[in-house]
Amino acid sequence: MTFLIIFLCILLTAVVLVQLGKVTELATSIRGEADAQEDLNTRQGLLGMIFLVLFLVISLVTALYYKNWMLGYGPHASASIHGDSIDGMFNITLAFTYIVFVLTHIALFWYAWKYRGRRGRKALFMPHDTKLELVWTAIPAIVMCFLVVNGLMAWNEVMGDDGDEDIEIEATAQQFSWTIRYPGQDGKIGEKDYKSITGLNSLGQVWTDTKNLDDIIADKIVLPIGKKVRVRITAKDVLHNFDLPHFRVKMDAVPGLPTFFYFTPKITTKEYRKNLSKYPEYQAQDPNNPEMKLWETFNFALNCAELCGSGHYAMKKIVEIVSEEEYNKWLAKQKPTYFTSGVRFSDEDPYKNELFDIEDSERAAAFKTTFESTMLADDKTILLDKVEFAFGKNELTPLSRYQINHLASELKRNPNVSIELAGHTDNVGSDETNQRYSEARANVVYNMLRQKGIDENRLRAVGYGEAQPIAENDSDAGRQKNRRTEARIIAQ
Ligand SMILES: [Cu+2]
Repeated sequence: MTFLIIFLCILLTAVVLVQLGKVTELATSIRGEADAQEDLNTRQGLLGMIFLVLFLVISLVTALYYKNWMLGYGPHASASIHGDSIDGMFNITLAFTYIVFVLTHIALFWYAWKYRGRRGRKALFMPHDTKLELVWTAIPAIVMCFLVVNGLMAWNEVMGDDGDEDIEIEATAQQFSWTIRYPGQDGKIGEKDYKSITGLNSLGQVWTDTKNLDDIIADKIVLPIGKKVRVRITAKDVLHNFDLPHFRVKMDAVPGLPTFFYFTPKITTKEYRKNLSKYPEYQAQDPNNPEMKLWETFNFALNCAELCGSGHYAMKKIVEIVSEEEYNKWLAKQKPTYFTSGVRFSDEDPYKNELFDIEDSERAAAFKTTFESTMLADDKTILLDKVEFAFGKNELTPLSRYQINHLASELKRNPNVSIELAGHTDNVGSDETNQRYSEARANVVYNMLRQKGIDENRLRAVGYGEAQPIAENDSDAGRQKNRRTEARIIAQ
């Protein structure tokens, strides 16, 4: 229905225009060609002047009306320290261009009115005027020089490294998301190499570079107020652009060529929201969250400012500016990717055969608790769950030594305790083979404890073969449980 009405309106307007044209033609033939042309010129000149006034007024009024939505005005003053100088430059450029814009438009329409075609008036023919050429080349050149030099100085100030300490984070763009990496406790971002990219390691972090081990991949950008930040900007596929509009930060993310940007946030998200709440525009309901007002749901955001493909619009990440205390708390809660992504102990892990000190001490503490509670319990069996043997061999896997060390420490701490080391197998293979395996394996652990200085009178190694399963032998998981070494406290 609406469509029909709009269509009819357009049709009627077209008919009216055609009819008006016919009337004018008729009038012309009645009153004579020259008279009619002069009338037409006057009318067109006048319409031009009306257009000029309306155009200038509307451009000014809309700018004022939408002022509080625009970056650089109203509540959207820069959220970073350097942003003010960028805004200042924009305003100077705007002042120059706006004056020129208004003057040239006035001249354009005023001349069309004043020098409209009239009977007896002839146009002036002016082939060349050197002075005029000089003037209108020199003035823009001088203004441009001023703007460009000003801009270069501001750019050097923004991007120059003044030697101040900074927090370095890394943003990697790909179609169609950002990966944000934090340096972790050491404050240093680890190396990466595209050849190291795997399903577990989407950035290609090089794990032999120890700076990588504590690096964190965060789901949003959180930064403390008042601290200088250096963003390392990279891309994995096509050209993207790292854009933080509220901070006046914008830099291309180029595949194969890391770029960077320095900025210092100067207002927290909370303070920014509070500022917004003073403006009636932001009292409206948020269409995405009708229970909240626009100022309440406001967030700084990272966008991609390069048309990088069909999902370009989805490249958005929340940026949160908080107090330094809140930042440290948040950072402490983030887990290093190396430990959370499944890389640890996988084939890609160059450290899979060793434990880091912190892991070792955590395991030692847990083992101590188990040991002590077993001494108090009726069942005196401790499963040595981290003591494993290579398949079909009597050789310990490299990581097994840590738990044997823990066992040795507990035996030294509790000098009255004696233990039996019990070896068990699954039911694959003959009884005799399994019996031999279980004895040999119990002996391997026995010998290691002896080497660590545990007295032989406190130790006994026994092989039980497949006789004492703790799970069904009908699945891999069950058989794995049955292949085990236990320490049984026999005196304490
Ligand atoms: Cu993009």
